[in-house]
Amino acid sequence: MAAKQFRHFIDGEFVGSSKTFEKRRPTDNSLVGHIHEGGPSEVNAAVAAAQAALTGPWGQMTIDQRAALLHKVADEITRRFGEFVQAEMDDIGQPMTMLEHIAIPRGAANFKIFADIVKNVPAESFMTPTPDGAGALNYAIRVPKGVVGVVCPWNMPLLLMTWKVGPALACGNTVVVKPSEETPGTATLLGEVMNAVGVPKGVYNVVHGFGANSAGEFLTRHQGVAAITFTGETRTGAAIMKAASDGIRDVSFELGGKNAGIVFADCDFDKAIEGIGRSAFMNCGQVCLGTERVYVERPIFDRFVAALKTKAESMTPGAPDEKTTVIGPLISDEHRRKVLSYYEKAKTEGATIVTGGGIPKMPGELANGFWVEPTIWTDLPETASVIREEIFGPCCHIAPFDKEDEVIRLANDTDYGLSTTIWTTNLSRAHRVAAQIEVGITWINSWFLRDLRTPFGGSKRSGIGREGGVHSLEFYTEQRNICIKL
Ligand code: NAD
Ligand code: 6OD
Repeated sequence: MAAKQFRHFIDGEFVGSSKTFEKRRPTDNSLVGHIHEGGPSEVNAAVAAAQAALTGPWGQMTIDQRAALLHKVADEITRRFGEFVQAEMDDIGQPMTMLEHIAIPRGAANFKIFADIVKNVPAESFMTPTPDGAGALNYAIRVPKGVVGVVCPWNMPLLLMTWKVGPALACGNTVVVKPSEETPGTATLLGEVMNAVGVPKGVYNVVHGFGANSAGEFLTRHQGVAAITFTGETRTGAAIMKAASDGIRDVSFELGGKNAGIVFADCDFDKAIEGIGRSAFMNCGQVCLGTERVYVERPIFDRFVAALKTKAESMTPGAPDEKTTVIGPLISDEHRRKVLSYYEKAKTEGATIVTGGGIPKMPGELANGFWVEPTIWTDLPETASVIREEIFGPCCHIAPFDKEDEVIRLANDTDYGLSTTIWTTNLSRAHRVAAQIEVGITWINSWFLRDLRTPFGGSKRSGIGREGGVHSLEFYTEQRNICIKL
């Protein structure tokens, strides 16, 4: 297959840079293409185009016209479904079945849902008494913030990017997207989609490149960017927050996690194994909501460990375009080195390795890819590195617990606060425990079951703010109050 060129998308045109770097497939390290690296001039051009678009045809559209256009964007993604699936298979090696059922449909849905929400949100108004008895009418209007900088991770590129671009555009903003340097494909394809359906030039812009001292940093430091929405590592969030403080610009952050799974002895055992199997190993563990700490009530502990071992060993990594593959490779050699360093640490810190711990044997060209074995540990103290730090690999530690209070304390004993999954058939307990876990989202007897109208985000070091439904409007619009003396 010919190597692709991943160019920036600025003011409705694909433009290149003199500097490029390679994108390689995680499955076999073969070349996908060359990514153009944006510097200050590309970022300046993209921000200028986005600023100009705010007052052009985009800024003149009614909410209904904008919403109709975003529906067309979604329909065009769906029409070019196969190309989006292929682009993400190339970029992240995620199994085709997952892309077809989750990532790409969600990429389209993220445009439709926010287009519909924006049309249906009322503004507030108050009648205010005044000393002369005539009163005053106060009412609020929502206006777009302006140019929104969207900085994205690699683990679910289209889903996570459109989760921000969808509401930002629905609210009338324009965007400059900085995709991850690992995953240029679908953000670039989306530029073609925008042109095809007639989104005015400058509304959606993409600048490729790295983070620090590259496109990411130049974008977040740019004073023409009114607000920054970011998904990625907690320490990157800290760097972006510093950049945003210059000019007092708003941020919305979805950051790392070290999520607990809690399994009570009264759970539906098979469903709990299925659920924790997904939450620990799906997308090769590269899901921010994934479970890397599992706490199981002692009476079922041994049976649970044995059954999850069987489950993990059934999830053999394989080529993403095989219908039966459920787990792909890690994103890069660098990330594999990080994950394997934790596999090593677990060993030296005294873990019992229940299964995995190494690199699987892969056939043919796949042997050049960045594969790791799904891995389960037991017997580590709560101070162990693999229990404290986010690994972002297909692995979990399982520990027993005896008391409800004890497991709540264990689950909360982390700097992060993104998600939890609880498995029990006792409804009272489910409500009681869920309310005490310090996270943005708790799933009971499920995991990653999403309703896009609900508030999504993290507590503690897992994020700032909530996106989803009307909550996205809080970030992507500014409210203005108008007071009329009657
Ligand atoms: P990352 O922080 O390394 O990179 C994310 C993006 O930030 C990339 O586009 C990168 O180029 C850019 N970047 C890096 N340094 C920058 C800087 N100084 N200034 C501006 N931009 C910069 O994260 P990643 O490795 O791509 O993604 C994995 C991480 O994302 C994990 O920690 C995971 O938990 C987290 N994540 C969180 C959520 C959530 O919803 N909370 C969702 C997905 C991923
Ligand atoms: O489902 C979503 O909206 C979302 N933001 C998922 C995040 C997944 C993290 O990897």
